[in-house]
Amino acid sequence: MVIGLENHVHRNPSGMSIVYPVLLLRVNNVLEKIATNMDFAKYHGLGNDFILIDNRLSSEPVLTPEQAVKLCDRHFGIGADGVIFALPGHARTDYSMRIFNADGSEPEMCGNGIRCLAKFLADLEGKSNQIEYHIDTLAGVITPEVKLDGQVRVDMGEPRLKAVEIPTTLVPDLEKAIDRPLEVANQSWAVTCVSMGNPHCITFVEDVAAVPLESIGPLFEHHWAFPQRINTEFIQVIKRDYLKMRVWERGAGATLACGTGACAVLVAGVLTNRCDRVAQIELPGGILEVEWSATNQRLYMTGPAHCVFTGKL
Ligand code: ZDP
Repeated sequence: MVIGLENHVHRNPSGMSIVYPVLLLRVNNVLEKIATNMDFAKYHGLGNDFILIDNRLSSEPVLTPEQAVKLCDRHFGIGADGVIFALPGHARTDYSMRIFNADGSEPEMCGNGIRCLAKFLADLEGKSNQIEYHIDTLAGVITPEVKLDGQVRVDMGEPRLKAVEIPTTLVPDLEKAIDRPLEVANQSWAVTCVSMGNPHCITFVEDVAAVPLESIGPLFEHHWAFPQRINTEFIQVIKRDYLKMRVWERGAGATLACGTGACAVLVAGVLTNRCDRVAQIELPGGILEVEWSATNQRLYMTGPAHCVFTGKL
């Protein structure tokens, strides 16, 4: 049943305002918004790719999770690992970020995604100087800074380590899961669990290329020990300051990079004395620089973000 029509105004990257109608439908008692003629931009950070939507005029995403799933499809849609919405900020923030994974689930945070969002906002605002944004996310306020060389450095905040914060049932609620055995595919893996707002399970292996990611990734993701599911990182330590990583993401599968994952990996490497507090992390899509500050315990991640193309839905 059609219950109304709203006009939404969007500004495209060249600053032009576009008014597009949004039909409000109620189907099976669920409110659906179908937008037409809406601008989108496609960005990627090391091949971890996102559809960016200028949602600055409304505090709720203008697309539903179901629509996001369709847009993320690589054959029937635009193709992406997730859809990111740039929403208005609150008292102490410039903007807010919401994200839907390719399967329609909503993660708390997204490291590569927030770099893309910062670039998208700078492009929308026509800024070419160095610029810092304070962004509200479901994991708290995150601060990306677009540098003059185009790289984006993000203050990703402090890691959370208590089992209840991950969440995991692998150890009692207030304990940390560090190098703990986890049974997956009839094999025992030593895993360390770290939350960067979203949950990660890290395991160090001899040869990261030999990991059968497509078959064991889903078994980690849906393991009973992780009630909110989990992102899983397989890591090979090349040197104390250079790690090789492959990732199976919750709700998105094997992706080319994962920013929150790279931060969680550095924390796991330091806690188990496998690496230094500053390291380069090589992902299938390229290299991220990550630092876990010994002074304030916050993580700083630096990497690229690029616009691939813009279009209309
Ligand atoms: O936690 C999750 O469900 C992830 N799939 C969110 C996306 C994380 C991401 N790859 C990152 O870079 O942190 C975007």
